[in-house]
Amino acid sequence: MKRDKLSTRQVAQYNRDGYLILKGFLNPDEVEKLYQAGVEDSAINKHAFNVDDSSGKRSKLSLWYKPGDDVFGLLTRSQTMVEIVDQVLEGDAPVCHFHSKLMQKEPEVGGAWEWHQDYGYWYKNEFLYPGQMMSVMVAITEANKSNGCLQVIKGSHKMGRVEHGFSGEQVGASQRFVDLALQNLELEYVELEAGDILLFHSNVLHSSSANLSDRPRWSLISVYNRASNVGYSDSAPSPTSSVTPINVVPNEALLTWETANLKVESSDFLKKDDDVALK
Ligand SMILES: O=C(O)CCC(=O)C(=O)O
Repeated sequence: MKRDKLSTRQVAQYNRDGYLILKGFLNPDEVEKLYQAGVEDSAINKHAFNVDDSSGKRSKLSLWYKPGDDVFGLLTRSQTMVEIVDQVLEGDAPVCHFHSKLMQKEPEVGGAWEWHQDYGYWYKNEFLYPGQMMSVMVAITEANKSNGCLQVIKGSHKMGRVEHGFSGEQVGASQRFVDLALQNLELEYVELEAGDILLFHSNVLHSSSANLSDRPRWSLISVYNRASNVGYSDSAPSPTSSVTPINVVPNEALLTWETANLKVESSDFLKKDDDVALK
């Protein structure tokens, strides 16, 4: 599967806005394979837990650390994906995988996510360099305003980390800073088709509304880190994948390798009762 790396212009756009959408990154066969794995993978389903929002609606998520030989791991480790991440992360140490999660916001019950920066969670793991951490959201189903797509505040990564406190089962950014950001910067609803991806900086303020529609919103969110950015209080089992260089695989592995049918390894899933921040 031929995929392009980012142009100089796209890298500049990411640096300016703190995020970048790539349309049609995955083809329909790849999306279908991810969706089926989400439905059938017993390890994912066994380790899934709910995160409630303040109104009692809930998102179902499964989170694991080590990217394996299953379909999700092969996507996370695929060549162009890792090259793109390498283009936008600060620093030059090898690219590593902190964790991935399958986020399932089911029709009518899928919950909202408070305004936050991901680094609002991860600085608690004592990672020192937010510019060396980012997420890639892969749309497995369509995401739009009616099913609670992600909302981002353009350029908010340049504000640096803002204060976060607990908001129910989630961590939320200081409302005062969110209000000020919204007064000064542009809000974008990240509407995606299945197969599109969104790259976003760990300090971009983002949120999402509940899924009140009759359509699911599923996404895979993989978090990348540089080997130079040690999480001194990393919640992952040892040896921590967040500083272990990714074993890169060809783009076509996801569709052609036998191992893509393996279940996600069950040994390093996050359990909700682990004494760590949720992500
Ligand atoms: O997918 C969503 O609705 C929110 C996810 C999110 O905010 C996150 O993973 O940081």
